[in-house]
Amino acid sequence: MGEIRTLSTSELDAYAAAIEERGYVVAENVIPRSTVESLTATIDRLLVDLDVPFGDNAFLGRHTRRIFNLLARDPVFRSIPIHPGTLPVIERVLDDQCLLSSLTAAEMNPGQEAQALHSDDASHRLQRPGPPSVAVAIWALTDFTRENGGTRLVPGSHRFDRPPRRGDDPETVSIEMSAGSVLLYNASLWHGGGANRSSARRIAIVCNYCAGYLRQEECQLLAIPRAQVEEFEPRLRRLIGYSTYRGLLGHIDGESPESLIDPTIETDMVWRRIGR
Ligand SMILES: O=C(O)CCC(=O)C(=O)O
Repeated sequence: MGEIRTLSTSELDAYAAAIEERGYVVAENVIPRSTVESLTATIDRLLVDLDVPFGDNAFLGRHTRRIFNLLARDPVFRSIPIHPGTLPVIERVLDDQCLLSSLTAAEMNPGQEAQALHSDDASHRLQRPGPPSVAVAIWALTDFTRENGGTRLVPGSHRFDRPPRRGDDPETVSIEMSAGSVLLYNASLWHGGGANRSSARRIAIVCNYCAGYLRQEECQLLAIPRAQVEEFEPRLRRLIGYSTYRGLLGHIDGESPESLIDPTIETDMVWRRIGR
């Protein structure tokens, strides 16, 4: 997967501060070119093998093809949710018991209209503004420009008291970043894909995380075969839900679901802590 770039403490502090202040940050050139190329080649193969259709509504995009449940599709995607250049930022925004909520590739083609502004945490219906409960990393596999549909967003809108409604027309900025960069944001932020008025595709992987006490967008525990999970490294399997939140939520018979994969594992269950 090419050279792994980790974050310095000062970068991490700066990224977390930017997300808290204005709702988003761009981490430039986090992903090596070789990784961008292998991810793109795999997405292209899957688009053909799975005969992926264009979206059948304006939100999904009638010129956009999405591949959901990427972890189950190919091992090449396993490094994305736990990437050391991005996961530490997400853990600062949520906490280190957050979950992967969904992992989706999006190929936005020329002619795609702008997506309606929305907040990715709107389905949870929590009081807003509130503590961050969903955070997203959009990996750019092609350059993002204003012309090709770079994500539009409303800086500071993660502090608004509601998600956008039809008819809202606030001023937006378009994210421009080079392939290999990652847009990280608090999912209360008002945002949407831009219109692709270029003659080339804009390709991204959308890596959506939620707090460990929320329901994931895609049911990872059923979507990914257990035999595959057994090959995952421990951080990845915990991130998809083979774990508990605070030693309680998600337990099975008083144990963490992680023990289904590794029966020898010692997990920090709440009852053990209380009994100490
Ligand atoms: O593709 C983008 O720039 C944003 C995508 C998005 O917000 C979504 O599909 O929910």
